Amino acid sequence: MKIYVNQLGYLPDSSKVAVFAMPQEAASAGSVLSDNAQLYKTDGTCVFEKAPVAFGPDTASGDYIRHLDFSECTEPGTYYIKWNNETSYPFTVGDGLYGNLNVLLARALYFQRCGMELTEPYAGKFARKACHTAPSVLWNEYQKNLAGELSESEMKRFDIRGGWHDAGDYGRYTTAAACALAHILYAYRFFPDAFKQSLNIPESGNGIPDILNECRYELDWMLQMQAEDGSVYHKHTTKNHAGFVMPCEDADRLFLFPPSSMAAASFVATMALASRIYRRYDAVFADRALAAAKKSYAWLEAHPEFLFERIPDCHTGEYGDFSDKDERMWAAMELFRCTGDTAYLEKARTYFDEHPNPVYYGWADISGFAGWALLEDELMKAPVSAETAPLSTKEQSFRTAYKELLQKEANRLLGIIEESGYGVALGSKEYPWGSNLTVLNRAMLLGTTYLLEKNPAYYTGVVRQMDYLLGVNATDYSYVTGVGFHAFCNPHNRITVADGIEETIPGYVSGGANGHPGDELAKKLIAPGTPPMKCFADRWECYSLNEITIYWNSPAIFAASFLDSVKPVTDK
Ligand code: G3I
Ligand code: 9MR
Ligand code: ZN
Repeated sequence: MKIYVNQLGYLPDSSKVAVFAMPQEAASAGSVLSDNAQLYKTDGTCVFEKAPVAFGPDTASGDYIRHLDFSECTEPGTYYIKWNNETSYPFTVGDGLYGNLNVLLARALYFQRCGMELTEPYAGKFARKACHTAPSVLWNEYQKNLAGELSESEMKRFDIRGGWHDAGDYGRYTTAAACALAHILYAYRFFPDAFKQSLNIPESGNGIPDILNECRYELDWMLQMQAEDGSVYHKHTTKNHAGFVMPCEDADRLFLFPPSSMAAASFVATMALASRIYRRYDAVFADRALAAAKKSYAWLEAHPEFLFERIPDCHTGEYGDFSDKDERMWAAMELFRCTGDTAYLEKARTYFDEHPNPVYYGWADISGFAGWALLEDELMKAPVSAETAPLSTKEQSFRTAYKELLQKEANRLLGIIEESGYGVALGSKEYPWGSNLTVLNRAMLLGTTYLLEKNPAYYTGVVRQMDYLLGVNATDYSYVTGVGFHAFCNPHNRITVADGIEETIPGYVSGGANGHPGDELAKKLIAPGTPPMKCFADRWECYSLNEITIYWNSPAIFAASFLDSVKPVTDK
């Protein structure tokens, strides 16, 4: 038997449910268990006793589940729960927990910075030298060089630096970067109050919120990924992943890989979004970002076909796709939001009408971002533009259609949550590589739909997804390094493996359980038939289970800032 709690803790006002899990065989054997569970303060005083409520079998974990709802415990303090011989990890009830989590999650992005030295005042014991500062060449020119058609000195050199390492590897990939930036920039847009704390990064104190300083580091790299003609390179990596060495020791040649239409469109969208957000702090940058967005949009218009080239000889991340329509929709919508030009709106509407369900926020299908752009003022609680300039009928009907769709999806997710013993919005067949991204994407959808509809069940849905991430899951781990009593600590992250430091850099989100383990060690460790929620191992070798990436941290930033700044409405 195990008792699972959110190891970060609980906000005083929020719903609180501990999950009691036991093997199904033990449950059916009807072992003798006392009825009541107890909630204790860590000083030993019993706060109350209460019987857990049977939920029954849970498919994704294979466990038999009971729930203990202790939402009435609102007094700040440290607690634990007991039932028979089992005791939970101690946990906190208190304010500000998600604000502190947010700082760690965002600081982890600082630790992903490429191309600059991380110095002791900001990085502490994790200080390290600059990396990947050598010039890059075009992959296609390099192929010509190999074929003897172009000499070494004839290859153009590009001095591209900066950005965040994508993940446990050292590559930088345009669509992945756009996805992470969208999560974070929109988190800032909708929940600015959640970003008041300093991140203690080199730019701190320059008058710009630190989260924008950190994102700017990625945006400045991204701007360099735009080619002369407005196309955008798909990725900036070596030919093969580096070994498990510190980034400054990765001396392999860097390449710019051929442009893709997804890269161009997500570049347009990200730059357009950034231009709105940074304008009040840095109008020069905002103008530059908007001009860059328009330039690549013109390239997209001139190249309406789907463009993506698989590079079989290259073994860094692929970030392949089958469609660029979601990225094109997002690009058009962001430019509409920046300019008010309805030609963009109409373009976006065409893609919207063709998309089966544009409510995703992952790196492959990013269609949901178009909805955030369309509904931006409503989600910001800023005056709807109708109050300044009347909304066109077209925009009004588009908004209504999008809201209906979001509500439908949120209700579908509530159904999944209800069927899960762990309250997670994942069906038992939905545990892919990076399943925590799906969980967090669904948290973002529930959170934003809550802002629009104020249905308290959506709010609780967000709480449950963060509970899952932070310990209420069948692996018993908090999936954020350094957060909670039993946090995973061996991420697939080259720096963590190579730095020789015992402590793990805190604030990284793991990819999480993967029902289709894809790396050698995971295939050995995870027995066939293991329930998907338990397909996990805290082993650094297991990149298909336990890697970290910028776009797994970013939706956690979104969900944490939602919980930090939005108060639940009560239905009483
Ligand atoms: O969408 C399908 C789903 O329909 C199906 O049921 C499920 C069953 O496995 O698979 C789903 O697709 C999976 C997809 O991720 C989901 O987003 C693929 O199987 C899975 O292979 C794919 O994994 C991706 C992985 O690269 C391998 O391509 C991860 O999303 C992606 O995050 C990861 O990205 C890597 C970069 O390439 C390199 N840098 C590190 C980064 C993180 O591991
Ligand atoms: O370490 C790499 C990880 O960042 C990627 O997500 C993964 C898929 O691209 O690849 C990992 O690298 C492995 C490579 O693909 C195969 N040889 C072993 C490498 C490290 O374990
Ligand atoms: Zn680097």
